[in-house]
Amino acid sequence: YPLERTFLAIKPDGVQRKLVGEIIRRFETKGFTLVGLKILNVSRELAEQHYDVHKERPFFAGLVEFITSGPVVAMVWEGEGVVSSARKIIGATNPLAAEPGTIRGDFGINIGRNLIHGSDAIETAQREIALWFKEEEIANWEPTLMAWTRE
Ligand code: YYY
Ligand code: MG
Repeated sequence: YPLERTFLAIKPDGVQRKLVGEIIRRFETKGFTLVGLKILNVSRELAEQHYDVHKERPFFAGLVEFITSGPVVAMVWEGEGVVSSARKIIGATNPLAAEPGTIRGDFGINIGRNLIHGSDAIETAQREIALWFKEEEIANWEPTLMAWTRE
């Protein structure tokens, strides 16, 4: 797999429930590299842009309400195949259907409180990273121990 980047965001329920460290740990120990990280209160404008594909859906208003209800931890992670791998680590959209061992499967019950967002494709990731992060907020670096996770 080529090196890719994905956008992940710990939603207000994950932050309020003190799951930030636990969630970050899962991607870090997997071997992915954290290149962007910040906590912020999300504006309505940013929330609506982020979830633009869902704007006609019945849950859109509630989703925007939820995502703007408290601080969010926004992150950019890098690694081989990180976009699809992160989606697997996160688990199915509905936490009740998500496999145990996934973040949503381990910590959630309700689809409207599913803890974390992850980009669904490489192109989506590029759009979302550009939406949430400025160029200078991304740290370009390669872990010195990379040889132990990459051939
Ligand atoms: O990418 P993912 O977060 O797994 O799901 P999406 O289908 O993109 O929906 C985005 C977001 O919307 C989801 O994480 C919860 C919420 N949502 C909802 O509240 N009710 C639904 N029936 C579908 C999605
Ligand atoms: Mg999605």
